[in-house]
Amino acid sequence: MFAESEDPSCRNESAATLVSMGTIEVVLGDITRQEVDIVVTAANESLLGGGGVDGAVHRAAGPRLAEAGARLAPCEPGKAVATPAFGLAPVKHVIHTVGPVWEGGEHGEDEVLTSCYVESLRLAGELGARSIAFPAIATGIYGFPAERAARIAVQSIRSLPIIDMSRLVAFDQETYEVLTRSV
Ligand code: AR6
Repeated sequence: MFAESEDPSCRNESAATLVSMGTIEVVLGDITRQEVDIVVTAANESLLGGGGVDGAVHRAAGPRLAEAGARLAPCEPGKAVATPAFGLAPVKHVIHTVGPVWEGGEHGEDEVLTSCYVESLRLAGELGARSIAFPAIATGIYGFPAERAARIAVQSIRSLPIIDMSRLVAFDQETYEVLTRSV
């Protein structure tokens, strides 16, 4: 059992926003607590939900998220699809993107991860979003090294400045430090 201040699910934006750099923000917190137009989840091809951030997003959005996801599945690695955000309102949409499973770095993992960010940003632009929150896609269960992933996240967002504000949400201190070094 966590004390309230230690429970990651209790962290919120007001307590966690520590760095702001132009159109890219890095925060320590829970992506389901962000006041943004779009929340991105690190999904799997089924779009039915899973562990990690995807589990948290599905729990917060409710069962209709998986129903909506199932209608759009399967989603290949590097692609992105959008659904309503349901119980995550006032967030308008959830973008589901599937990262690469890390296999040592010589199997196109960088390109697939870049594509996750680029496709998500393009889709968010088409949806008229002004703000978007990303988790550290593929760096958990899929095993992509955090530093390399952070560089890709920042480069991808800088290369496509179509959303007013992109927020990179770190769920732990180490990821937060890696991300702040990369912006
Ligand atoms: N808010 C923000 N970030 C979070 C949260 C949260 N609530 N919870 C975890 N993270 P992962 P992946 C961080 O494993 O590597 C799922 O089962 C976490 O600490 O969620 O892309 C999917 O369905 C890490 O830094 O995603 C797929 O099967 C980051 O989110 C698979 O996992 C990504 O970790 C995808 O694996």
